[in-house]
Amino acid sequence: MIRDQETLNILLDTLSRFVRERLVPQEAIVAETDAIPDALVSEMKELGLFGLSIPEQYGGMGLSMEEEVLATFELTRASPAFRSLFATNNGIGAQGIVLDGTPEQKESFLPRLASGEIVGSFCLTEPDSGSDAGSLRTTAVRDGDSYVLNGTKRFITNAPEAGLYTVMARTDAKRPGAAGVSAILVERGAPGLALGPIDHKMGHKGAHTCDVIFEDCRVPVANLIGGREGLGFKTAMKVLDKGRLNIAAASVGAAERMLADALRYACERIQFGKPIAEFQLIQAMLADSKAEIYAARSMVVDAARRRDAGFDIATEASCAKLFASEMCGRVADRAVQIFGGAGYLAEYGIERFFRDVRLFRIYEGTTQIQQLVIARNMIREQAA
Ligand code: COS
Repeated sequence: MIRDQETLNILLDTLSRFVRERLVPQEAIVAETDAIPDALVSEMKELGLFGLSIPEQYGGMGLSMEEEVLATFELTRASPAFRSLFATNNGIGAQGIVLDGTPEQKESFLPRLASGEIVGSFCLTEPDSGSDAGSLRTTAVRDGDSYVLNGTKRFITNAPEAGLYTVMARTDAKRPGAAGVSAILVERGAPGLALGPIDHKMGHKGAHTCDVIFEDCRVPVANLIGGREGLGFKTAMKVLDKGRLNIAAASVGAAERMLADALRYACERIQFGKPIAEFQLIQAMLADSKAEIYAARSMVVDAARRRDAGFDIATEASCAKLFASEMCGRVADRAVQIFGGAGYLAEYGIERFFRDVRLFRIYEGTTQIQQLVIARNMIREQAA
């Protein structure tokens, strides 16, 4: 749903200019230093990027899902590390509160997330619980007016920067699987909360992950999302439905950028006396990429419109994430191939994208988990 086309066009133009003029020129330095310059972070805050999807009453832009994916298409035409910094505030690090939080939790946390004053982080994965999220072992035991958390969360995006952690923890030891899980908000500085060293990753330099460790970490009972135990797994799955659609949109944006770079290179690079773009084998790679990006983009926009219309989009979000992230991997591979030897060199930037986009097929649910979700839902509908 697009609420006001004219306002949206202004926003998309602003984002496109910001990406072109401010983010793209700093991609190499961010990758080299593994840090996003403070000045850029301030500009992101001024543009409202931390609150794109947070409701207007809490200081965000309150974009609809369709508007948000269109914004993501623009924002991911630069290194994915930039988006990573503000993406958790729009997605998995805030949506638990937006979707299921109590009015007090919304009042208390959403304005600070929307402004970028704090960064939000989503703590689901553990050392022994990845795709099988329902098997998580972190515990939250009620003790008077507090929960006492124990356990370790792994690969947590933005954990080193975060001011707020949405933690999925087991509040009912007697109920195995998803039913015993609750979502609890933990603020930075809570006693018993510690962070592991920053992970060394294949890509996404400038975006950070680390372990989040709870040792008798005490938080107020009021921090239980929604105020009811046992709903945390469902909250996490709903958050991931939206998150997966956003990763699909990010895959489209990154693929469009890589294809634009590959096309420019193919038109400039002369071999056998003419630009390599004139050779049909290169044209096949360009054309297949264009067609696949168009398909993925259409899927993402369609799924976003369905979500805005109030439909359950678990299947469509998984379809979009599965197709778009795999498509993005193929486009990255072709782009490196079109660049040839230059594609393997850091200074051309395309090898960095190749490494960066590999993550899209893994996080917020692997391709195999998307397949499983899609097929399960199909079988369930068939039986109904
Ligand atoms: N929206 C709302 N509720 C959902 C849901 C969704 N999209 N998906 C599942 N649920 C509900 C189910 O309806 C079920 O509720 P009931 O018991 O009341 O029927 C409950 O959640 C448990 O669901 P299910 O039985 O399907 O859970 P499983 O343990 O079998 O796990 C998968 C399902 C594998 C799909 C889940 O663990 C998953 O998504 N794993 C990947 C995790 C992931 O993406 N990690 C990335 C890290 S975050 S960056």
